Amino acid sequence: MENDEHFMNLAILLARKGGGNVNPNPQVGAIIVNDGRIIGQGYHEKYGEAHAEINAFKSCIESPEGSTIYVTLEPCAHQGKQPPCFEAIIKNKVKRVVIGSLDPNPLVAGKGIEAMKKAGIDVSLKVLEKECKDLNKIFFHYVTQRTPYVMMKYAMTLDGKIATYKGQSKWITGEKARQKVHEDRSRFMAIMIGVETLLKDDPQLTARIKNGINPIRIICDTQLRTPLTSKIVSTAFEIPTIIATSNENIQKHQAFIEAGCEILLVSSISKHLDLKDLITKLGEREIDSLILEGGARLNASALKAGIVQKVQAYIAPKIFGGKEAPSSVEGLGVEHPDQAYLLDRPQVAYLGEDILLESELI
Ligand code: AOF
Ligand code: ZN
Repeated sequence: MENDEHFMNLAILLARKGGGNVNPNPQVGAIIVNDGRIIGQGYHEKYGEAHAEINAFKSCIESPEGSTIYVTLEPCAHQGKQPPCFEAIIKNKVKRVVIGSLDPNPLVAGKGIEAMKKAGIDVSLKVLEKECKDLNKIFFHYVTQRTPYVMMKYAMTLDGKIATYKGQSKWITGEKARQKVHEDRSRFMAIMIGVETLLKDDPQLTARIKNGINPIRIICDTQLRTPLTSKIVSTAFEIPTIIATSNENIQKHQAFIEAGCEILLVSSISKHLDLKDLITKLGEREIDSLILEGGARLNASALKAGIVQKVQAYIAPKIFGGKEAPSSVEGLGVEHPDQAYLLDRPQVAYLGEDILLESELI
């Protein structure tokens, strides 16, 4: 129906409000409509708390009997931290349910839809499906793969450099781009760098914006070379910090543990961390999303290991030049253009002077 897309769009806008607060669960929005008027609306606000549908029912300004509910994600059918939403929909005598995207969660997939149809409810599927799926790329990846959705992020000059030949990288992009970086750090559950980057930049990897939520910090450190005096280790009691290592030296572990870090033992392949093993272990810890912030060697290894879902490149209108100046992906690289890692059609945005290009690996 022609209004379906309109109301689904509003439900998507509502769903987005949960961004950063609901991981590893999905962002979901719901709108209840009677005779073309919105009588209730809600979204999933916080992980483990009420689902979107329930919040929408709670907000109703009149009885939802005979109404249509628009939900961006298939209503759940299982008893989890919350009771199944399809039951609430039946109990509230809703006449029609319009669903944006299906839920691949094996606990849910299709079950609620069947039950609602049996109860005589008219169910419409896949309204603005692409938009609803885009909303929950992270959730869909995590719930099917059980490993985090990895976004490789870097800022580079027009000639593809991420630092000068002296290793200086502050700053490549302007204020607006850096603001967006901090917003993303708030939305993603974790952020990861290699120990080389830590030694070079001594970063904090925090979300320095109003109401920012700091991501869990992960250092890939095969040999445990991270200094205990680094900014990250010094703040590990306040912000969760994981040192992923293949070094089994218990005494070394102890020093990091006493500083507030967690040690995650990961197997190694030819003297480097096995990144597949690492992300499997991070998935087991319910980390659904991760920003990979370099450096260039770790980026190369991550691409090679096939653990990257998306590339986010900030491009600044300046040129560093220099044969020795690093670019975003090092390693050996591919031998032939046919072997390139391919990405889909990028989304492009302007952030002040800079360009943000985002694209998923195919
Ligand atoms: C949400 N919010 O609005 C919807 C969800 O443990 P529970 O009970 O919170 O259930 C989580 C699952 O419920 C989640 O993985 C997804 O499959 C389904 N739908 N979850 O957190 C919502 N509609
Ligand atoms: Zn639910």
